[in-house]
This record gives sequence, C-alpha cells and structure tokens, in this order.
Amino acid sequence: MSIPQKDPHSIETTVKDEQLLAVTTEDRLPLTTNQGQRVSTDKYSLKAGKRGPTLLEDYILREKIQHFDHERIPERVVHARGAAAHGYFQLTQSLEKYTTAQVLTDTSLKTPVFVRFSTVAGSRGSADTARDVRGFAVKMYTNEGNWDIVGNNIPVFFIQDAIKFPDLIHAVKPEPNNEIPQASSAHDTFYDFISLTPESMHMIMWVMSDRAIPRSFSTMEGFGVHSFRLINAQNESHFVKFHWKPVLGVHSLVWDEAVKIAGQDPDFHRRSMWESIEAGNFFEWELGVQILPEADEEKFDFDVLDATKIWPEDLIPVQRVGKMTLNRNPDNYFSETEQVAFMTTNIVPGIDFSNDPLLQGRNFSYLDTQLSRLGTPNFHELPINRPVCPFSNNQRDAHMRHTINKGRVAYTPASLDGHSPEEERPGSGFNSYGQVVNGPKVRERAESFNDHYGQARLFWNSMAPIEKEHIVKALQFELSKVDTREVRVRMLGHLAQINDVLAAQVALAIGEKMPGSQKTEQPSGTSDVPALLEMLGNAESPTTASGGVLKTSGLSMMEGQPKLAKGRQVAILTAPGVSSMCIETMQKNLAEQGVAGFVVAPFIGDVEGDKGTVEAKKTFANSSSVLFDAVYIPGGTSVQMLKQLPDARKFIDEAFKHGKPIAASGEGVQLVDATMTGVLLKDADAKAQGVILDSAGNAKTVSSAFVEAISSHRFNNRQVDMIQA
Ligand code: HDD
Repeated sequence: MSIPQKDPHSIETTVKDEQLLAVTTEDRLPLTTNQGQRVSTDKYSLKAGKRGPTLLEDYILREKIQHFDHERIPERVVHARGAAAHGYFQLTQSLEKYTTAQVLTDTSLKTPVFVRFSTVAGSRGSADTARDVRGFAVKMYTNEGNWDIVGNNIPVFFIQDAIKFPDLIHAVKPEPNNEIPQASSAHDTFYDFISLTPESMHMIMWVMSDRAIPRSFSTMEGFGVHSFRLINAQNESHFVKFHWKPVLGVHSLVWDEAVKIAGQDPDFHRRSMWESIEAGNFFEWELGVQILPEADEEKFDFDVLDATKIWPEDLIPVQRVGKMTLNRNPDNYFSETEQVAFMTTNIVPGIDFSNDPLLQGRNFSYLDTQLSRLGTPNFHELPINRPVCPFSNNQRDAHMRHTINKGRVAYTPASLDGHSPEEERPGSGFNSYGQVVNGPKVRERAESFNDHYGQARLFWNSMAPIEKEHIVKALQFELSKVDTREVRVRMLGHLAQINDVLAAQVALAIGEKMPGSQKTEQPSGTSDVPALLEMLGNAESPTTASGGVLKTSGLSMMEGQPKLAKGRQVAILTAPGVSSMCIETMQKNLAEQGVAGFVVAPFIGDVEGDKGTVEAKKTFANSSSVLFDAVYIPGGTSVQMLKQLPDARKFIDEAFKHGKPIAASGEGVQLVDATMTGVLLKDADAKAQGVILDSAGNAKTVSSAFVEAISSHRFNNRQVDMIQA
C-alpha cells in the first residue's frame, strides 16, 4: 500500500487528509527498508547472542543509522531560521497596461504560492524574536513558470552593491574566534563594518526601529526591495517596486517583550502562524505596486536603481492590485520549508530586472547557493520547487535525477527522435528588455548613489515620538555592547548626520558628549519620559530628507493602520471559583471578532468555575503576559486566590507597562486594584488608557469596549515608569 501523495501546490483549504490519517491509524503501513524489504523489527540490532556483539551483517541497522547520520543539509548561510505556509494569490486589478505576465493580468486565476519567513543572522535554532530583518520570500507557481519575489520586511538594504554582501554577513554573524553573539547585531564587527559603510545608515534606522521585532508574520509588510521592470505587449518598460501590505496592519512587539519571549517561546512567530492557520485564521496581504515610467527615471534626487532608497509613497503612491492568502501549513518541515529554493532569477515573461547592482549580483548567488545547499542541479525536481507548468530542456543527469528522459536526443539542433524541446518563436517567451547599454567598464559607484543620509532622515522625521524613543533605546543597547570605543564614536558621527538629538541621546548612554548637544541633554531612561518624548517629537532634521520631502506616509506604524482585533490573543486569568458565565461570554464575543481567548490558571487541567469547569492549558509558570496581546480578568471568587499570587499581579502590571488593553469585570476589578497598575489608574480615565473596568458588570458589558481597545493595538498614553516588570 502506498501513501497517497498530496499535491504540494494544491490550494485547497483542507488541512487534514482523511485518507492519509486512515492509512496511518487503521491500516498501518508495513515497516520496510528503503529498498522495500519487510522488516520484523528495527528496535533491536542483529547480535551474536542476546548479549553478544553487533554484526556488520545488520544491513537494517546500517541503513537506519547511516540515513540518520546524513539527515542534515547545510543550513542557509543567511536566513537559516524560517517558517513557511502554502496559499494562493489572486489579482484584483489587471496590470495589462504595464505587463504581459499572466499572473498580473488575469484576475480569474488563483495562483498557488509558498511563502517562507525568516530571520537573517541567526542559526536554525535561534529565537524568532531577535532584532533582525525578516525575510519574506514568495514563490508563485504561475502557469508561465515560477516567479519568486525574494524580499524582506524592510524596503531597503544595507549595501548598494552585491559584491559587499559576504563582508556584511561576515560582520553580522557571530565573531569567528568565539562564535559569539548568536542572532544579534550588537557587537563590534557589525558596527565596525557598518560605521565604515555609510550607505547602510538608512537600513540601520529601520533595523533599530520596532520593524525589526514584528508582532507576527501576519503584521509585517513585505517588500521586493529592488526596482524591477514590467514589460507590456508594446515592449514598453516601466519600473516597479513590489509591496505586500498586511490586511491586519503593521504591528510590532516592544523590545522588552521580544527579549522575554525569546526565552519563554523561541518559536513564537512560527507557532503563531501554525496555530492561526490550523484554526482557520488565515494570513493575508495585498499586493501593492509602485510604478514609474522609464521617462521619469531621473526625476528624483535619489537613484531609482539604488536599493538603499525607498520611493516615498507620497511621491509615488502604492496601488493595491491583488491579495495573497496563506491557508495551509506544510506537511513536512524539511521537505518543504527547508528544501524550498528561492531565486531572484525566477521571473516570468512580462517582468524583468533593472540594473540595480545589488539585484544583479543576487541573480548569481541564489542558483549557486542551492547547488551546494541542496547538493544537485536537480533541486528543481523536488516537489516544493517544481513548476506547475510543463518544463523541458536538454539538461540531463547529475545527482538525484528524478525525471526519466526518453529517447537519444539531448542536444539541439536535432532532427532525430522527433526533435528536442522547441524554442519559442522570436518575440514570444521570455525576452530580456532591449535596453541600450553602453559605457566603459568601471568598478565605481554612480554619483547618483552618493547620498547616504537623506532617506535616513526621512525615516527619522516620519516616526512618531514613541517610535523615535524606541530607535534611540535600540541604538543605546546595541552600541553599548560594542567594546571598541573608536567604533562607537564613528557611529555617533553618522547618527549626527541624521539627527543631532538622536546622536546626543545615544551619546549619553555610551558615555560620550556630542559637540553642541547641551540643548538636547535629556537622558532617556530618566523618569521624565513625557519631556523626552516631546523633545524627540520636535527633533526633526531640517535638511531636505529625500525627493524634496521631509516626511512621508507609509513609514510610521502609528498611522494609517486598520482598526482590527482579528488574530489577537487574550489571556483570561482564572482560578477555582471563576465566573463561568464571564468566561463563556467573553470567549464567544472574542471569537466573533477572530480573537482567541486562552485560559490562564495556577495549574493546567480543569478549573472549577461557579457553573462548570474550564480547561486551562496555560499557567502563570508556563506563560506570561508577553505572549498575549491583552488580558481579561473575569469575576468570581477566583480573584481572592489570584490576588495572593505575585505572578498574577505581575501579569497585569507587565501588560500595562507594554501598553496592552486590559479588561476586568465584577470581582476581577479587585485584582487590578491590587496591582501597581491599579495605583497608577486611581482617579485616572482608565478607559482612555485602554483599561476597561466594570465592577458592577460582567463580560458582556466590557467586551465591546475591550475589543475596540484591542483593535487599537497599544496605548502609549500611560505613565509606566513606576512599573518594574
Ligand atoms: Fe538574500 C537568502 C532576501 C540580498 C544571497 N535572501 C535570502 C532569503 C531572503 C533573502 C528572503 C531567504 C530565502 C528563503 O526563505 O529560502 N537577500 C534578500 C534581500 C536582499 C538580499 C531582500 C536585498 C535586497 N542575498 C542578498 C545578496 C546576496 C544574497 C546581495 C548575495 C550576493 N540570500 C543570499 C543567499 C541565500 C539568501 C546566500 C541564502 C540561502 C538561499 O539564498 O537560498 O544566496
């Protein structure tokens, strides 16, 4: 009996294959070797006597151990840690005016996709919430071949030319003498390289912002980063940038959460994607395009080919033209997520490359790396990499060839055996855009790539005060971990080019003084947070940032986000005696909004409520507030016990400190009163700070205001410096 194979590209939403389950439970498969011989047992090796030596003859032992010995393939040199899901892409608006690509012109098609998210610097076993760029790699299995958008959650890159990539990665990876630190840029070699590579300053601003610690893969933007070309039927070219806009909006963790989650649940992001998809809460993004006619190529004060620059959305708006839905988890991590091979060279007719020197170099690197990572030029035959359209050529043989090519012709031109695969007629199939290229061979940077600070300023200026504060703190953390003073000081020089208040704040944390920075001396971390925020809010860099604009929309996460509670996770603090009605009502109301409620109790298992039991899978020991988006405390005599538990009180204070919505009904309010949060809220308008308290009411009376608060994500209008959590 053979296991029915699932089509890896199927876009059906079913998660469980009943046939497969039936085979593995009822009619269990016989145990065999890889050659199909039935095996009586693989639990005992073949020995000369029960207590005697193992025999070399034991081919079953040898096969099993040998296969195991070779189970690992080299991890990706970057983006080693990742998680992926299947889904589909559907166009909503045809781009026929700009391109012939079927996937971008036919709105009736549902194109299967496989999307892998990753961190860049850490190894496969590192934590999900490290401060880092996130990979956002989309493989679309189109009818015209695979199209990969191998992008990131940050729209720019550290370097302008691919030839610097090995240096960048050597600098950020753990230092070679002691393999320290893991999954962190906070060390000397990284800042040594960065401070000697000013083109990285714009990207550094993004990486020091909360964009580098996303709340979920579903709340990250994705970017193709480079300028590509769209080519239409008249063979006209437009430059294009690709964006993925998350339907849930862009949201991040705060640093304190990211650090704690790394210890409590290093799989935080992958687990949340897995569980959401299993629960039917699919992840969705809209495809956005920024399109620029060839004629406008030189219209801006930045070069559209420079990957360290965005095209400010206020200058070139993003049009939303389609939607991608991830709705199926992989069946096997290794076969799919690990073996998937993305390549920037996977494009389809109607799309083409620009001359961005970063993209041009990437176009060499990806095929090359797959050869060593997957060990054979036949990696395209693996189910996860195979195109859905037919493919044929005269390439033959090599390791692990699956295709059984028939006949004797493997060359062209050929007249024997019904010819070899036929070429497309000129003008059809993929044709490179016929741009006229003429110039001397040089190893030089174009002058138009020379401005390294304009867009770093644009980013800084576009941030809300709290976002600026987080950037300051991130740089304070990172640079204080750099041992070499010259490197730290060199970095300050760059920061001063971006904004003097930013530089002065960072200087204070690393024991330096910026010349002329007295007026801005206000060390962050002091109790006067409002004054600091006001100062940062006013700290705008006056020099024209970029493209003639000082600020642009699309950069701050504090503006333009949809008000949606969907996908969020709420902790419901429980103990014996809890009001069953409160829990049921809140669970129901949350579920209607796509929010998941989790019972947290002093122990796992059944918790006796006043009318029946609820099951707790989370406890104050195995979870904490950082793993949730909001906290609810139901009424009931349970509150007496919870008030005695320091972990329960900390749960609330920590959530309050992180700006998270909190709700309590009935006796639940007493628990809030027993915390520092309660003290801080005394005589304050709690609701305005996202804390919904109703001691006379029940879950019903608080739930709509609570959901409303959850959809606001975080409340940064709280005085939290007194909380030590
Ligand atoms: Fe890269 C992997 C994204 C520049 C060389 N890259 C990789 C992945 C993503 C990106 C998302 C993981 C794909 C997966 O999930 O398997 N890389 C980017 C972006 C870049 C970029 C957005 C700049 C705009 N990369 C870049 C350069 C080079 C590489 C300049 C080399 C010259 N990248 C690689 C690689 C990797 C890779 C070594 C490692 C594993 C792999 O390709 O398959 O070839």
